Amino acid sequence: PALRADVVTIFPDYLAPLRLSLIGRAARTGILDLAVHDLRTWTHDRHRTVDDTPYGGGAGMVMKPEPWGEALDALVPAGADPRPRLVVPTPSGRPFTQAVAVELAAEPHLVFACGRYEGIDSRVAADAATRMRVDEVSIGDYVLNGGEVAVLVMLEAVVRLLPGVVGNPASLTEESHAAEHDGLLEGPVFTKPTSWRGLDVPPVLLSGDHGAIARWRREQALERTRRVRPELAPAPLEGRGLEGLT
Ligand code: 6GU
Repeated sequence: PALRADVVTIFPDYLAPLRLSLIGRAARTGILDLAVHDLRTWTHDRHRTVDDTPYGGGAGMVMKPEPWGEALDALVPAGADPRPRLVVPTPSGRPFTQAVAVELAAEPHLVFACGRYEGIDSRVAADAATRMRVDEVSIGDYVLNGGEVAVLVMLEAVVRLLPGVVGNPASLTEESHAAEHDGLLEGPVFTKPTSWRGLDVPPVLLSGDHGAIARWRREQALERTRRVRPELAPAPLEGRGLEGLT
């Protein structure tokens, strides 16, 4: 397979959508080797306990280190080279972006550790760092109940980049955030009919003039990016009367 992915969670059913659609097909065709594991496999008490109260006090519970340590020992072969990447979804992580997705898609082995409650005892990441590259990642500035949905998001973004997963590879370079489009957002798209409910497809798209179409699309992408994500738009040219050339 192009990618081996292990997901450890106390809610394996949350990851069921990975069997559907494009990711599901990638797993069935052998491009992706995906395994979802129940963290409680690595508990030994009658109640299969995975959490405990936080040292120092505070609300909520913290995930105990022992089951996580045993899980990672079982899933990561000793002396693996390159060292597998341990992705830990957390709202306090570095931002997950298309560039991070591209980075992760180049790895042979990813392990995702889904925390719940107030997070995982911090010694788990410290211990794992001796044999894995630990990457704490956030999918956005909001709080989820656990890392499972974040893993669905990250795996969807990563797996579609693997060779052979998306039918037409041009789809990958023509979309929002693609490096080929300077990270701009994609502009509006249209299909048949040319007129619908009194709304017409912009005539330039019917013109057959590929240069004019490319310029129009770039202008639309720039306008949309400036309007909804100004921080992603290129800085306007300044001085020497060059303002407004783009
Ligand atoms: Cl990656 N995990 C959790 N639990 N909450 C989040 C998140 C991740 N990203 C934003 N909120």
